[in-house]
Amino acid sequence: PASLSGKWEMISNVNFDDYMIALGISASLRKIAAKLTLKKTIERQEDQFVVKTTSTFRNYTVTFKVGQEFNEFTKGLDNRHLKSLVRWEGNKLICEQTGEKKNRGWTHWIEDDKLHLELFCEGQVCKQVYKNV
Ligand code: RET
Repeated sequence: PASLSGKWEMISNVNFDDYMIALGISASLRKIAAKLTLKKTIERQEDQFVVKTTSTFRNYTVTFKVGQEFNEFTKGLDNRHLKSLVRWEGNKLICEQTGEKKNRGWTHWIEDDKLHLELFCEGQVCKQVYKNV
């Protein structure tokens, strides 16, 4: 599907550990997180998105409207309060997360029927790919 909506399962995860280190996540949590096969459920209604990241260990849900800044609390990740803003750039859905950490955000896009996700923090880039399930 050319749409981000649907159910997705992670098939690759590059540099997740360095991304988590950049977030200041503890070694014990990083060890658990590194072993997870993450799933995403993305629900879209026009400009409104609900993105659920789920695993056997912990889940994280974020709800936003494209073009509308929102308060994000990264509960269960690094537990920070952010001002987040999502926009479209071509077929890429891009989020800037403003807060204590510089250069923080993510980009979602579809390529070859797969969901691609880049996670950024302070110069680190984690690249994840998900297949449609
Ligand atoms: C888990 C487990 C605990 C430790 C970490 C996690 C990372 C979650 C991430 C979620 C990203 C969500 C995005 C949503 C977009 O709308 C799996 C909760 C670090 C990185 C980009």
